[in-house]
Amino acid sequence: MTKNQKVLTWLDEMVKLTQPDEVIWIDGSDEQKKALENEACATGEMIALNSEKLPGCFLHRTATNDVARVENKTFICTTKEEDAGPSNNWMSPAEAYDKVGKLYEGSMKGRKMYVVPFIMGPAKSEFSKVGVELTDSIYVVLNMLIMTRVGKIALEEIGDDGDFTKCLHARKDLNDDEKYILHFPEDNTIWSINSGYGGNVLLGKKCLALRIASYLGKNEGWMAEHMLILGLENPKGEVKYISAAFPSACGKTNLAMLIPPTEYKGYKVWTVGDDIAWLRVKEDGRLWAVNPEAGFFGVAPGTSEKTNPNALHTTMSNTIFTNVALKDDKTVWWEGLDKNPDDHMIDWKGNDWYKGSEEKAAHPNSRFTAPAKQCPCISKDWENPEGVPISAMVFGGRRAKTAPLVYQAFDWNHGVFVGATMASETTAAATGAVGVVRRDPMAMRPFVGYNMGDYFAHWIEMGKKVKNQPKIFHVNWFRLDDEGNFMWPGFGDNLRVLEWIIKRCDGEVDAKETAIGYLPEAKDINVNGLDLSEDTLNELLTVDKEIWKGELDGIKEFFATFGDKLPKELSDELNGLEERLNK
Ligand code: OXD
Ligand code: MN
Repeated sequence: MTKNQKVLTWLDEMVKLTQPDEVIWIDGSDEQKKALENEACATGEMIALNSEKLPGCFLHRTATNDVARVENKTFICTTKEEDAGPSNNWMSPAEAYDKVGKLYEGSMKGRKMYVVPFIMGPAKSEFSKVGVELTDSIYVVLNMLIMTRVGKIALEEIGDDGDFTKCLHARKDLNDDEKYILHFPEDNTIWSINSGYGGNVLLGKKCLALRIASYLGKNEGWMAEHMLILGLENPKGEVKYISAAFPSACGKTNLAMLIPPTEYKGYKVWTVGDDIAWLRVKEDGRLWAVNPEAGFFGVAPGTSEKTNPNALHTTMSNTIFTNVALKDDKTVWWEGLDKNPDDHMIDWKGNDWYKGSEEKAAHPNSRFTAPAKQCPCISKDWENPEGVPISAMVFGGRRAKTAPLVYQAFDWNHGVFVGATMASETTAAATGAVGVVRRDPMAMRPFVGYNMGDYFAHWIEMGKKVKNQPKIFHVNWFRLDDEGNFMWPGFGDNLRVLEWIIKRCDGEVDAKETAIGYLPEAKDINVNGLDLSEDTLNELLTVDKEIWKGELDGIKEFFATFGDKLPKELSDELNGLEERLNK
């Protein structure tokens, strides 16, 4: 398949290490994909779904101990511990290769190794990177075929001498104690063992497109961010692009595919990406972005005709569902799809489930893997090798009280501070307690492949290179009233906030200056057609100085963990905020 000696030599070594019975190159063809689907269905690894209602769709159930990303088993393996920084687990490359190398020994005996060459990003784009994933899981191959550009196209991109990210995955026996997701940024290598769950094993996604890419981006002068990219078209047909970072399972997919409220005639949201953005400065001084992925690995629960019809329609064919419930007619169901589950289904663990059961039918982190090109609102530029120009960058978290509905940073460095101090209540996308507030800078806490202090410094440096800087904003769709109800309707109505953001970018609307940034005047958020009282809107747009003073301590404590790696610009911003709050 290739003459690239770097690929062949490495493959040889990995074959010697893992000792598969057979090595199969994935070429990206439909015939090969069909054959693999049949094989996976024959072994029970996948279940073919109703071919009329969900053509080309399959269900997969992971092991019950293997349902989310395992951050405590995820390591950055740099020569110096300091280079991994305080937010990552660290292991030295020597120890990691030795310890986990032993686990790989003979791990593919009796199994087949699939060689999956893939591109992250459109072919022939300066943004794109190639990887080769070796895996013994057909589920992984079939997911990679949706999430990335696989096969001959990728080998052409690597050429006879090109470099690539070396990705090795073995399912082994899913032993939790021997589960490792290792990144070797200095060697452009990823090792994953003993997991079969998406984020841990589709190595192009979090491992390459965020952890390794963030490291490459720092060295090569670009950025890899946990951001959706959307184009907002106004009635004049002008499209402005926004990228937005939210922690896992906080609605990036929904925002990326938003359907405008009925009052917004002539407006349209186009999806470029729902999870990851790679950003570069171009000659025009602007930041341009591509979505490195080719599919969506979205959270199923909560996705419905009401919350995200575009996502739902994307998943109607050629989609792999993971850990959702199976209906008797061989279609699928999850909590929040509708209020009307069937009387009998098979739950995500493979057990009978009856209506009224206390147990969830689908796992809270159950997923769909669907081709982006099937999305009804996919942007015509989603595969443009040049990317799309970004007008605004948005940060957001799940905060019950602190953050207002929206505010704008004073300038780039202040925007970096706003991103760096983001916090959110945790969700089911990673193992661990749900609902605990944690600092999640730029929604990248689990995904920065190097020292987070250096990552902040990289953001500051990028600001100097971007002459036409996007404006930076913070949003919070999740503010609660005293009874614990959401105050803002969210979903399609979030367009009302995006409209203000774009108007700010175009200099079309004033704002009030507060201690934390520029906030909208209530009159400038269009609430026509909304059942939202004036009091509620005012409340959503207030900054409670006392709560924010409390926030300062948390920020100081967090910043202290970076020691002298914290850029001075960010401590200056913190001092500035403190002064403004005390004024
Ligand atoms: C994801 C995540 O799967 O952030 O996108 O966990
Ligand atoms: Mn994500």
